[in-house]
Amino acid sequence: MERTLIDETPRLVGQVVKLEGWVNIRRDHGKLIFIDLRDRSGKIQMVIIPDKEEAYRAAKEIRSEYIIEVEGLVKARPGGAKNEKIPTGGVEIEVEKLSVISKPEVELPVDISAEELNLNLDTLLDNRTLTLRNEKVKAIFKIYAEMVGAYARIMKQSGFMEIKTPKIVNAATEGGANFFKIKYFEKEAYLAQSPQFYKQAGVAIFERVFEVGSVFRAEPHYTTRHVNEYIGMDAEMGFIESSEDVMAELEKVIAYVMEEISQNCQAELEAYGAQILPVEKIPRMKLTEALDILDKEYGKKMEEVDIDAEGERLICEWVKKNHNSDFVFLTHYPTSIRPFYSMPSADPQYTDTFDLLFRGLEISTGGQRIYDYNQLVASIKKHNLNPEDFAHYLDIFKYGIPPHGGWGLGSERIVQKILGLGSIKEAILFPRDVKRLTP
Ligand code: AMO
Repeated sequence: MERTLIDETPRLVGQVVKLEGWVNIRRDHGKLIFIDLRDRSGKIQMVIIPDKEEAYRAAKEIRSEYIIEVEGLVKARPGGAKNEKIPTGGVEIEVEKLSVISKPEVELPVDISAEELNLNLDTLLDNRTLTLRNEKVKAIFKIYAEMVGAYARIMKQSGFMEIKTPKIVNAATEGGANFFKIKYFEKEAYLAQSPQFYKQAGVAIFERVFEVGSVFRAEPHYTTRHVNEYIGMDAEMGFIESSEDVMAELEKVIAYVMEEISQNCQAELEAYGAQILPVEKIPRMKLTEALDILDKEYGKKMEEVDIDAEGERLICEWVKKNHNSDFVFLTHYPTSIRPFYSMPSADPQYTDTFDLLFRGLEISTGGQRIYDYNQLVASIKKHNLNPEDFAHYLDIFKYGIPPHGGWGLGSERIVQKILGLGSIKEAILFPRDVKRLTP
């Protein structure tokens, strides 16, 4: 008999089907045994009655997370006792045959059948291969998958070509000290801190490119928003006039991705009590204006023209209150705190760059880039770097490139904020942090 998926069963009342999946939980009520079975399509209740002797004997041995195969009759639930929580709640399977395909060799360290796991972050992550099987945890990754899928769709629709760039590189793209050095045969190399140089090269070839790929940051932080390996959703586009064009494009992308998630992941959002507002015009303000607001409204002063995590949180609170937007663009960051490739703005103390904040957290950085060869060499030197170390990057500009700009989005931070997760690590299947290299 061919396998039927659980979500097909409501259409098959009166028929005998074969199901395969994981046992969520077994419950014994008097003489009856109930098993909640799940597969990739959903969850269903099954009942095993003593008359089906062999199946009943087998069912008595069943524990959570056994992987089983059953044959049984699809029946409408007796007395119209519909379980509204699951799409298959109107039917159940009366099991006729049951066999075990695979089972845990050990006592499970955590019970993952509960709706809420209520584990501390370390326990959740230490037991990741198991805790990821929990329905509510899985919902995070359904949303994540929807997000990256929607991102690729809108980028392609907007004329961006998907590229994949090397993650072993010879120069630190983003500057600073947060790069991982690796031994590369006889040489030293780095793990890519971003696809920055290669996506710019992509503009000189394809005009508009995007990439969804791994980014490595040797940040020694213990925060709820940093990890050492994350997935960047990057883009770079040619023939722009300023970062305004980049922000307009990013705004369109964000609106589409949010709309797709809210349309296609209703149950998953509901599980977290999460709501997505339609994204219209995202407010923009200069960083200096934001700092003024922080000072006046919250009595928060920054020593330099820069913003910290608390400032980002507060300015988002202010924007929400005054503009009813979950997003805000902060623009014109000082040259001193931006990488050398950033285009200076009319006042050269500042750059034509932006950060996009979402519900209190920076989810993206972007802007216009320097595209003139000589200006770029000067900027590299001004940042106390050696142009010789960037010889191949500089070739892009030697051969000519249109005015261009782009962005890097932190994919996991978006999901973290959509669902209100305490830590970014909950939005990563197998996160990497300072202490965590396994599982
Ligand atoms: P930036 O360094 O700001 O910019 O990174 C872009 C976005 O990536 C996310 N992010 C992180 N997410 C998790 N853990 C981290 N340690 C981490 N670091 C950054 C954030 C951030 O906004 N090349 C530029 C982008 C560009 O200008 O196109 C860059 O990498 O969401």
